[in-house]
Amino acid sequence: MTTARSRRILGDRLDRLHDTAPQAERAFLVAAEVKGHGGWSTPSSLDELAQLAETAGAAVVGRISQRLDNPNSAMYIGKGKVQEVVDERAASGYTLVIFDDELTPSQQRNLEELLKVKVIDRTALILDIFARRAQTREGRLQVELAQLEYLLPRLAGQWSHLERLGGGIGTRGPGETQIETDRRLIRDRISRLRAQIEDVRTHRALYRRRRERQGARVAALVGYTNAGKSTLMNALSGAGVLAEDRLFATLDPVTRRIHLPDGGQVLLTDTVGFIQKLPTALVAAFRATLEELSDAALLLHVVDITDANAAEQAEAVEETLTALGVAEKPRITVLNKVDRLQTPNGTPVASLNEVCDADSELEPRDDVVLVSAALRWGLDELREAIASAFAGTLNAEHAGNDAEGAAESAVAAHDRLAAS
Ligand SMILES: Nc1nc2c(ncn2[C@@H]2O[C@H](COP(=O)(O)OP(=O)(O)OP(=O)(O)O)[C@@H](O)[C@H]2O)c(=O)[nH]1
Ligand SMILES: [Mg+2]
Repeated sequence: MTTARSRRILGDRLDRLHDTAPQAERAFLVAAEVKGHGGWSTPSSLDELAQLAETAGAAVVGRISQRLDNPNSAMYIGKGKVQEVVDERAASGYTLVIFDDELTPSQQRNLEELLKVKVIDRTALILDIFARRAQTREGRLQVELAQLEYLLPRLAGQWSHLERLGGGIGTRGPGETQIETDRRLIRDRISRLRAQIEDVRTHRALYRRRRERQGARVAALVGYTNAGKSTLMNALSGAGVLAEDRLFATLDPVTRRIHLPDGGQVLLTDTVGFIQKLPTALVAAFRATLEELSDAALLLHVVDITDANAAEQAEAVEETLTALGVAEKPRITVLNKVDRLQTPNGTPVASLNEVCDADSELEPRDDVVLVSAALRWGLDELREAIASAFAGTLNAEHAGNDAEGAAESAVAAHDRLAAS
């Protein structure tokens, strides 16, 4: 096959993946409330899915959910529920149905056949947003790798009409041949991407080793998407990193120097945010980016304390850190956006002191700091905390600021303050 043709076919495949939600798409959201999946409530998970859909440029025109013991292996949700979604079409005029969990290739295929519109899942949506956001060569390589890995097992569905033409036992239909050709193309591309990403990794590793030799101290911001990591990065370093009220505003890591009260300096890295149900393929593909975390001596976990799901978000971050093998690193939990809290009389707090006055249970701790990155409250305290972390007072035993520690302090403070 000519390269031109293979490029066209691959391009076409990727376009299909990219174009999950162009401007005009009207998206209908579907979730299953599977028993025993504690933490996140279905409505708030759907709210987040809606935010993701809007970030990708779709208009959300309706939603539905179903309580299930187990997802249906053929259609994810039950047959009756699928019919309800079909019936919704007339009223809402949806052009796209988005499921809040990753669908198996066959579920996706079956659902498309029944619903007669494009069906995608949370993973495809997140990949789509990442593809739009990727700016650097490294970011683009990593997104493309994740997309192709997601696409590979799903190729059959896109060609099922051709496959059927083949028919008969032992006949190799044209569709089947086509799929195999496409698969081979994609596999080739995947290996090339892997090799290119490997180069980037080597390069990054060299750079990090040089930093190390120069004795640089490195900290990294981690946290749920939209928690305010980039805003905090800007506040601490004066860097002009893009900070926006949208999911996954940051994709590519940025490192800046910050000054500490003890006269020392620390390199601070701002990187991609996390989200619940973060696709594993994406985490794997973003290894080069995420390795910045394994190199940091200290993690600053930024939590939007005003979010109703602050605790669930902190847990999702914790799970991702565990998956990345960096959960044991010394940690400071940064409870952000405190300016949005209210005093007991219902007026917005006017200073960090008012927040502390309103919550007598807030014990001063080295490893939990309240800030408003937007209004620059608590930055001196945070700098102090970073300095003492590097001075060694925040050591392994403080790394016991574990999942529960961070999530609990977040939710407890959120409950006491935001509700007051
Ligand atoms: N009120 C208030 N808003 C804040 C604060 N910090 C950040 N924000 C807002 O929260 C939104 C997200 O901020 P970002 O800094 O982009 O968040 P992020 O964690 O970098 O998000 P991603 O890069 O998307 O993962 C922006 O609209 C910020 O202006 C804060 O302390 N108070
Ligand atoms: Mg950011």
